[in-house]
Amino acid sequence: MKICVLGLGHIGLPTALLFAAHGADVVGVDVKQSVVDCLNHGSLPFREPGLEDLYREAEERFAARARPGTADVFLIAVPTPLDQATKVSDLSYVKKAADSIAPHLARGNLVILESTVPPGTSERVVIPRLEKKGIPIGDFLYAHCPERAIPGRTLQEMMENSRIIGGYDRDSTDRATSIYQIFVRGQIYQTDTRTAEFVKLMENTCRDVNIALANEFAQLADECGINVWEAITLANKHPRVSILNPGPGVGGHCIAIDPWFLTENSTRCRMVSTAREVNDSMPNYVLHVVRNLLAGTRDPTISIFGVAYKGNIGDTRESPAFKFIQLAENEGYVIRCHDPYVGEFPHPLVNLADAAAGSDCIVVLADHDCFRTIDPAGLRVRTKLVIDARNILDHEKWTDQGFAVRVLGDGSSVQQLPPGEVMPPAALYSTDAIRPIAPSLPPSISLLSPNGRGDFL
Ligand code: SAJ
Repeated sequence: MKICVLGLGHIGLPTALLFAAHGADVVGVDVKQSVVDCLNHGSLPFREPGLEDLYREAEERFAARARPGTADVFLIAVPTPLDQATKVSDLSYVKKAADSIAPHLARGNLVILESTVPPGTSERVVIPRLEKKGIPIGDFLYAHCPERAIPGRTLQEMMENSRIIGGYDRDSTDRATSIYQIFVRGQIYQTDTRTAEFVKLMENTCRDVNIALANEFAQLADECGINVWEAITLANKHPRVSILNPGPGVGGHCIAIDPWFLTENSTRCRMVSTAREVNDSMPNYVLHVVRNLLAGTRDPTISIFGVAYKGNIGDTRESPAFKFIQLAENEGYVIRCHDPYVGEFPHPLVNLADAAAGSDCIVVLADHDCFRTIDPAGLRVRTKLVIDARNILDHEKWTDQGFAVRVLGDGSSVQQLPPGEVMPPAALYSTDAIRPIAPSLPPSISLLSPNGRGDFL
């Protein structure tokens, strides 16, 4: 069986290689010649745990090309970006992919769309383009099978997560199911095409709204003078409450974008767009905290630790760091960035020591595990101040070295400091928040982990 995968990005490439490693003959197609050349010369265009080994396993049955040819199954995994000006989906890549398949489509072929799209896109946009050569739907098969893998654990999740298969008709659904059963070990749920499109958007919107709630709680906690991290840990002890983690904003190619796909044709939505606004305003909030703490400092320099959109990955798509940096530079701050995971970034990336040298405020934006073990003693900052927007650092270690530590949502009041002065650690970050708050409980019941975080996710 020959499978042609269109789009060799973070979803298309791992999917293509999984099929090839499980015995299918796979042609991967990408419009970027550099991606095609890179793969045909034995290297990968991006990093993802386990992908290198999978590539070696799949190599014999995989080839990259710039254009599709004939195949039994066509799988579209191209980007569907958001037009930032209109907040409407840009379906141009999906349209081009469908147009490039049409001349090669034969009766009995199956076309799968994995790209995330607004509800109705398959029927209104993709299928009519595939029919252009004269073969009507019904003579070829079609299904929407949205991907659900999270960057950083893509391969594991692609194999183990459950899948939604939304076929145009019964035959399409069953055929697509048998194709995914080649490597998917998770449960497969069948539905129709439009429901599958809707379900995918609901999933990411649900996460976005819940993160927005956590972010709003963090700001309210700051106003109320309580530590949101402790409060969330305690609230999550309720059997039906599961609050997510506040942070400097939501990035990535999915959660920051997909909610708009759900609402782009609606006149009724308020909650979904409000959640987007809350999450998009988090870089502003972090900068607001910085601004207050650095008021009066001359030529202030900010060191950013972590520009990736989340922890332990090198992906910067839609990262809140972009907005934070632009806002900060517009206000005259000098910015120095460090991220051990990220290769390319529009702002120069330097090593940890250079990023911290002469800094007036370190701001942690990405929750990379390696930041937990940073030794603050070695950092040659000008002002010993750190804002941990992810609650990831070992705060005791930093306060022991004389740093004032401020955690996003820790409830410490945002006060104006006289020029050049640093607020004493106790006023900025109360270690009360991590005290054993119920010493009389049996030791097996741990209320807070050593740095005040619980297992929220
Ligand atoms: N974030 C928070 N607080 C949290 C959790 C996440 O601020 O408690 C932030 C992260 O730092 C990041 C953003 O949200 O900036 C999104 O990260 P994520 O880990 O929640 O999600 P993604 O975008 O990496 O992957 C999501 C996943 N969807 C869901 O969890 C519902 C994944 O399963 C999807 O396959 C993927 O979107 C996609 O492709 O749609």
